[in-house]
Amino acid sequence: MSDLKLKFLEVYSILKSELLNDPAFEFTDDSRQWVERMLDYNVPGGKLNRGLSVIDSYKLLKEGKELTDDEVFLACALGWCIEWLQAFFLVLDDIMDNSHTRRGQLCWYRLPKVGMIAANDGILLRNHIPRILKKHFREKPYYVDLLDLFNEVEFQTTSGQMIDLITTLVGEKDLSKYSLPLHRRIVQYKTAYYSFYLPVACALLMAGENLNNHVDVGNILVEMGIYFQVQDDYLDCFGDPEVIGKIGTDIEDFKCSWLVVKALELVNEEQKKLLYVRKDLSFCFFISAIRIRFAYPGKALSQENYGKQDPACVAKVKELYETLNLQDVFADYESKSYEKLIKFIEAHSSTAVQAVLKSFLAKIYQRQK
Ligand code: GPP
Ligand code: MG
Ligand code: MG
Ligand code: MG
Repeated sequence: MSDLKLKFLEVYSILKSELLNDPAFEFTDDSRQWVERMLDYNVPGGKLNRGLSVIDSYKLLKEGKELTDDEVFLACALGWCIEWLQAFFLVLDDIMDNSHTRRGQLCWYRLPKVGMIAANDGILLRNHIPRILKKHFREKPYYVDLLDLFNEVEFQTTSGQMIDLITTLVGEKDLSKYSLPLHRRIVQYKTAYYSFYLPVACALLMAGENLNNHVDVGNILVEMGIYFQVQDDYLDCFGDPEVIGKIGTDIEDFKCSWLVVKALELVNEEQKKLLYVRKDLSFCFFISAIRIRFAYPGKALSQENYGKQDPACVAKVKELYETLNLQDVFADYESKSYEKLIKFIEAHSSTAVQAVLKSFLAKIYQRQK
């Protein structure tokens, strides 16, 4: 493990112990044990890319100057605030998406003793962030900007999550309404701001910069975040659950995933029927399905496979994705996105900023998890 990661994990233990001794709450042994177990289960077990990026970015912005111990601690604490935010989102997202596993273990809400207590744990994780910020940043000139930044990004993410969820209602009626611009809007808000913009924005604030002077950097980070979520959509179906640590649910959940949007662009009429039948046509379809049922007893009543829990339906959708060569379509998207992003980055005037952005991109290009 790198020294930086070791240091980062050390700061986790400090922050956790401060939260477990928060004087604003009279902890009993039971409540302290619950919070400790909940934090250990949900906060530090991921790739930690978002959190570590704050320190990497801050270092690059300091252009090689040695950081003081205090600066390292503060950059780590901000990194952990993002990891806490991520834990809050994931605990709740897994409930909303009816997911099974996360980071190679059962989703928190799936543990028999947890269940819907997880909903409150999610809120508690979210409430830990302002407590960490208050303890360590209250005296800093950028404290108000930090609070505002976390609030803004949380609002953007929650709004993105809302579109992700309500879009499935549209899709269930008419899947052909799923499009690339709609997908882009969802993933920009639900993923890009908190995963890419936020770590760099934190580092910039710590370095005494004003975020309004870095609109161009923000735009590149949002583009990178969109690319990152397309990878997530791809891995949901084609990734190895052992490697990504989670079992995909996008097909079952009727999600407006990049894969189904691409499939809809490529299908012929016959193949489209494998995915869905428009609801205003479904009565006619229902009648003809009944006819088929009488003529061929044992045949499935409906051909629709998208958005169904039945593993046989999911397998049909995956089979169609393979027939349409979506793996190759994705590989092409991935290399084109990379080239486009590198071009944007190299057009930036500051080499320090270029270095920050390139190190981000290198971490995610062709990722398998
Ligand atoms: C990723 O979606 C987006 C989030 C985790 C943000 C959730 C926001 C909330 C306000 C709860 P995803 O469902 O594709 O992620 P994963 O594949 O990791 O489940
Ligand atoms: Mg999910
Ligand atoms: Mg989700
Ligand atoms: Mg996903």
